Amino acid sequence: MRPANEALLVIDVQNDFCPGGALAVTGGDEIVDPINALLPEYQVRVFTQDWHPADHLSFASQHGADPMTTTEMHYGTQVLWPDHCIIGSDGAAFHPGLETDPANLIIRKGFRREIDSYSAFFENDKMTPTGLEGYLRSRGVDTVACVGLATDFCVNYSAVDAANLGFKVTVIESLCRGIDFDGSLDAARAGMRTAGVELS
Ligand code: VGL
Ligand code: ZN
Repeated sequence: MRPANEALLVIDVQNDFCPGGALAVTGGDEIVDPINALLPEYQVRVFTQDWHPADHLSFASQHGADPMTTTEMHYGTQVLWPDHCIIGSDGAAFHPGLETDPANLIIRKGFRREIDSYSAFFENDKMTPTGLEGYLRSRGVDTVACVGLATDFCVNYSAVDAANLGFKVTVIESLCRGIDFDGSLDAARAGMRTAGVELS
């Protein structure tokens, strides 16, 4: 059992990021059983869900553009994705094999049409908080381990934000899978290391 100051963050293990989903990550479903096995080790367990309105501005369909191109939003460059994780849809549901009963808190993010939110801590404007920092601090957490999907986007942004907020952060890479689009996985690994995130 890990001590009470350590939290496990289970990022976006949702149908749309698993094989057959709208934004499938190769091998995304392979991490489900090992995450289930890890959950009882932690006393603080937080899950996140990507949770977008159907007209979310991170969707290429809203711009008449092709998925995996980019556009400029008011907060900077944004990758345009296939429609995914639409609020209430099967694609937005957790993978059916994931044990969700152990979750103490489920954070939903990306629910504002105008701002995407990769990180579990701040939306992509880097300013709008999700509330997770306060939750963790008020439970006495100073150390987080991150697992889930996708390594190079939501896990990466969550881990870097956590490190910048002063948490001690480990990303358990064997319990993550990446999208790896245009060098994004290597860039994410380098960025995480620079931020002081331990990759284990
Ligand atoms: C994610 C792209 C768009 C993720 C979410 O969970 O990594 N990636 N929305
Ligand atoms: Zn998304």
